[in-house]
Amino acid sequence: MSKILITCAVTGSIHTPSMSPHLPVTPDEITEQALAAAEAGAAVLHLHARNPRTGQPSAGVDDFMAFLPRLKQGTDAVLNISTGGSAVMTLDQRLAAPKRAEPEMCSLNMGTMNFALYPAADRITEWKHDWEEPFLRNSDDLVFKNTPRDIARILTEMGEDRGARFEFECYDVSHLYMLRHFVDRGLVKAPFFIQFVFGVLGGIGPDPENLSHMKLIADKLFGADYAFSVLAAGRHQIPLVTMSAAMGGHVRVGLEDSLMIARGELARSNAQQVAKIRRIVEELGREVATPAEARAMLGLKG
Ligand code: KMH
Ligand code: ZN
Repeated sequence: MSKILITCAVTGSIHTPSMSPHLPVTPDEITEQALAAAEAGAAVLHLHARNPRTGQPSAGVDDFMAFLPRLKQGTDAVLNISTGGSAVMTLDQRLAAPKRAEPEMCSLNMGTMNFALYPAADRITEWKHDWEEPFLRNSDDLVFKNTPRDIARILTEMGEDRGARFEFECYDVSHLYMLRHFVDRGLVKAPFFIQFVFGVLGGIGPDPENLSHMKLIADKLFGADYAFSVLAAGRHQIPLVTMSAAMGGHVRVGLEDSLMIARGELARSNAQQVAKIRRIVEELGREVATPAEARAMLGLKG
């Protein structure tokens, strides 16, 4: 089996500061946790920015630029900037920082979908910031818009124009067919890297059978032209990414996807989750890829 690539998604735009004191939100916290995650074995860092005062997801170029140069200096891990941003941002907002930073890799979400976050809100008794509760409760009506026109625009503006390659976020089987459509249009070139996403309310559920099915259909649509990775939300994170590792796939962990390290126990850092999955995959006999190996595997511009 090929070496395994560990991606760490450091902060995201779903969890809020009231859910965990360990969620990094300031540039210092994001930098420190991302560097430690890379040190622990993450070859790819998937990055969002936050407003440093409120912890609110931010599309601000300055909020990204407050940590990106420090990461570039401090690690050779691949910096992967989200183009998904947050479902409440417009596509122009989502693209502002990636267009400025010109990363070698960015995410690309392969379909429009519901993106409900509200179940988490019911568990919080004390809110740290005013924006958090309405943000979570309004997600009852939240549409994460990624139309074919949006996808084509990201492929053109980040891929063709700036040489980025992609983490194709597929939250359902239908998204694999959307990706195939763009391969057929000549806008996506092999080798490509598909992130199977499980457990977002609005996407495919976190059942092991669904991972087998996603892989079955991806094999049929893409043959040897692709590699897959798995992320799963919340408590499904470790079981499903472990299954991916056993199947020859790659893994993504990080506080964007789950705040926990074990049942009822908050992760103290992103690095703690990276170290845990590293132990598991090494026990399974997989060797962890370095950033240089990740670049070769993903065909990055470097
Ligand atoms: N938050 C994840 C479910 C993105 O940043 O483009 C997927 C994600 C999207 O990481
Ligand atoms: Zn993300």
